[in-house]
Amino acid sequence: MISKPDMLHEPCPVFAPLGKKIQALLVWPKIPDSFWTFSGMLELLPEKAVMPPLGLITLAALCPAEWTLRLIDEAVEDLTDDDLLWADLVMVGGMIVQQAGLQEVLARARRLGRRTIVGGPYASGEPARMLAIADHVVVGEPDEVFLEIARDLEEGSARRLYEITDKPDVTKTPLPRFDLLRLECYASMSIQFSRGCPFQCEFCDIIILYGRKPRTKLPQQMLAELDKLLSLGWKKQVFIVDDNFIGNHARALELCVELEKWQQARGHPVTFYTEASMDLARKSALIDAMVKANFFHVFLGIESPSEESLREVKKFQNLAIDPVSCIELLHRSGLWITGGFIVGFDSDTEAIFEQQIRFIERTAIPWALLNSLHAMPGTALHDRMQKEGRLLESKLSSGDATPPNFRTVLDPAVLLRGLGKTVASIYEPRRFYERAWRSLQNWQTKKCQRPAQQPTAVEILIILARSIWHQGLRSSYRKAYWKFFLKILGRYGLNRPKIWLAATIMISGHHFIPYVEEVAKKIELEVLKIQPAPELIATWVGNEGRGPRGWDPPMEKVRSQAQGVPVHTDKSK
Ligand code: B12
Ligand code: SF4
Repeated sequence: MISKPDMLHEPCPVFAPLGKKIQALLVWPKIPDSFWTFSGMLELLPEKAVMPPLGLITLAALCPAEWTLRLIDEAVEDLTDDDLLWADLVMVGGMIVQQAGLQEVLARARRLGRRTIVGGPYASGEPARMLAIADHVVVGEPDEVFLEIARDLEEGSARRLYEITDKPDVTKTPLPRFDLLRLECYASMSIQFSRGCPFQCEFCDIIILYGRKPRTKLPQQMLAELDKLLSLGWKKQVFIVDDNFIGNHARALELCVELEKWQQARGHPVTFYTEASMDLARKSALIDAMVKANFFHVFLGIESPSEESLREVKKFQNLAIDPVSCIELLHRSGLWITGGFIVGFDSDTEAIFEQQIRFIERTAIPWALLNSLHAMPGTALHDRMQKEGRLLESKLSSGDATPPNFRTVLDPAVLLRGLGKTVASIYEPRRFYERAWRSLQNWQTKKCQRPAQQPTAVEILIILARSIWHQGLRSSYRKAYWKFFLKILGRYGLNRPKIWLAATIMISGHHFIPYVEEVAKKIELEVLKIQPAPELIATWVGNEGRGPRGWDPPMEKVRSQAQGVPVHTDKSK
């Protein structure tokens, strides 16, 4: 359902009809580099981006057949003025970290007199910001109503804001327009099985954007998507993008059984990976079915080894099972584990950084993605921070080094520096490769697991030559690299799944290791902004005692910091 009209929802007479044969340009703005973008690793590979913008190609499938569509993913190609001038309508989507890119694309389109419409997770979370810079804003999932919106655009009756309150039935969502992508530019392809998650983690906006009742596609829809990809020549990794693939575990199990048959009938053309909640470890039949369907790795929302912090943010599913044995069990059962970690919960003390490092080392998770907590718009955490008067003006978020958008209990400088030290420790080359080695030993591959079609011999040689040149000869961490290289060759040279994954982890060092230095620099810059220089103190007086960033440090604390006296926040206050 599209919500009831108010001022903004009224038809807006200033918009001319665009006619039946709209030329629409879909644009996915560049994502700033982060741990997630694997940008350094991509320098060694023939591909230009890790994954495609699935939201936009899903939207493309919802557009009327009479429209002519083109897609520009800025991770893969530049957006030119000619591209924008070609379009009657510029359709932009993106995440919160793409704010700068979204603004730039929309401003360029507006300067060139193009009509713009924006949607996707960021626009859904903060429509007011988008309304200032786009002609039309869509909040929510337009799967069942986009034809109505399209008709409004064609006929000149389009509203400024469409708020879609009902969660669509995804069994009716059409097959994404994979044909609009330059497939050769991506290292992995994306498909979606479910939207929504049954849990209630306080910081999570998935349950706000997509609801708490997981909605799943039918197995035959998924198989049709995979068949389409195969017909387009795709034989590499496939990411099932669900934030919690096992939100409805009975349906996930049904799907995996069908995926196994599909793989067997076609000679295992793809490998899968996905994201899931920790309770996966308690579902042995599902784990088994995933392994048989050729899942290789799973990203778990581990967040924190601190039980107090998990309880604070209502991540109860992680408390119901010992996380260390859970990861060991998944490794033993055939699923290689990556994980997300967060620091900056109210219950976190300065000990959290060491605890995170110990946990990540003990469980041997090479790809551990660590961030500080952020209060995403619309979440329960955001509401709480607002009620407690702790919310700060949100600033452009660049990713890993962005300070939290609320006043943290832990001193913000301590938090940021702790975050920096933690990532520096876990991606210290020797530790990183040693953890990678242990993870490969822990990961017990099964006979049914097969890597997707290998690159050709020539492609392998090119990747290897680049890796040896950049990592083995020119990098500062070449000793750790060669040690890992020789060990995996000696031990797993004949184990195809392991050698494939080991090679992937090996070249991922070219992303993580140098990227950590970037993060450290960014963090120091952020810390400088929050640690007041003595000469600035005078200008703060009269600002209700608040620091320029609004951290609201009491003046005596600010002064003592400026004099170099370490300050610790007392959580009881
Ligand atoms: C894949 C993915 C990524 C990929 C993106 C690569 C790519 N090219 O897509 C990578 C791994 C890079 C990534 C990174 C991050 N991600 Co991410 N990611 C996802 C994920 C898992 C899937 C996205 C997807 O394909 N969805 C499927 C499509 C079909 O859904 P959709 O995009 O919502 O599209 C629908 C509607 O929104 C709408 N729509 C979409 N676009 C448009 C455009 C128009 C014009 C219209 C009308 C409608 C419309 O139509 C679609 C059909 O209904 C989502 C979670 C999720 N379940 O969606 C998170 C998600 C998008 N990511 C998120 C976040 C927070 C991040 C990170 C910041 C994580 C972090 N902590 O560091 C990082 C960014 C790092 C950085 N650079 O700083 C948040 C975004 C929150 C927000 N409000 O913006 C999400 C929602 C997950 C979450 N809650 O944590 N991510
Ligand atoms: S388990 Fe993951 S997707 Fe589900 S509510 Fe928690 S953080 Fe969100």
